[in-house]
Amino acid sequence: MLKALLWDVDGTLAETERDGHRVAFNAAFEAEGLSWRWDEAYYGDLLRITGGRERILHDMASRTDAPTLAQERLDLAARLHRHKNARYAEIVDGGGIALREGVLELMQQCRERGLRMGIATTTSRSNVEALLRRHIGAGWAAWFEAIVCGEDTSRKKPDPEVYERAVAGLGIAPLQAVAIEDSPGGVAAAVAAHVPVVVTRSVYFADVPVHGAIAIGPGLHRREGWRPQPAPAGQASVGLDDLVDWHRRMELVSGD
Ligand code: XBP
Ligand code: MG
Repeated sequence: MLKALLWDVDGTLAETERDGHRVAFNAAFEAEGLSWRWDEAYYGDLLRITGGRERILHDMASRTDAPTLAQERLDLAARLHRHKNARYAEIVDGGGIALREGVLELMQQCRERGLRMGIATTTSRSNVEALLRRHIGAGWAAWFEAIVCGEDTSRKKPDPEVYERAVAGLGIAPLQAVAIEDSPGGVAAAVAAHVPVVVTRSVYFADVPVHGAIAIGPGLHRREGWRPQPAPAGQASVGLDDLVDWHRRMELVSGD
């Protein structure tokens, strides 16, 4: 029986990457006097690296004007990342990032029907805080019984640690949960933790192959384009009944 829903954050709750994190990274580079800029396409490639600090360090490895000493690189990456997160919070606070359609509705359904929720993300806690405070309000944290963020794990997605910690925090078995994810790394993390996963495709991961999900679709806002197809219902969006059904069926689907 389904006992909890585990939400990924970036790409799943909201399209945070292109107009949120990316813009904020560029602002941080500028503030530091660096000419580095990440355009939309290059940032899409960089998303293979999970974790913002790790992403900066990866990018530095191919730059001739990055510090030579390892410690200097680490210090610069930490400084840039702090600045990026502060700028990201400003963008979110200013209303620059909307939740994806259907997300708040599904969360509200979970609350009305007593389905527990958790968060399993590789992003920093401050980013989750900024996003959900803006869209749910000051009491957002009470909606989630387990909140596992980038700082809480020693290895980021696609490592299963974040999902292992989330199900442990909820005191349930992995198969009693459903994860909602958008990226191949996130799907791999959930699958490796034995958590059934539903994929809502996001802008940057619209066509990349994902394997071993129990459902794949374009987003919670529509019932068309999903595999397996949701049962006919009197609503336009995907809701908790659909998740319960996919979880009961436990069919494995892959998508290219
Ligand atoms: C997505 C990530 C994060 C964000 C940036 O995580 O990989 O690194 O891009 O956030 P998820 P930070 O989809 O699991 O939420 O800079 O805080 O890492
Ligand atoms: Mg994601």
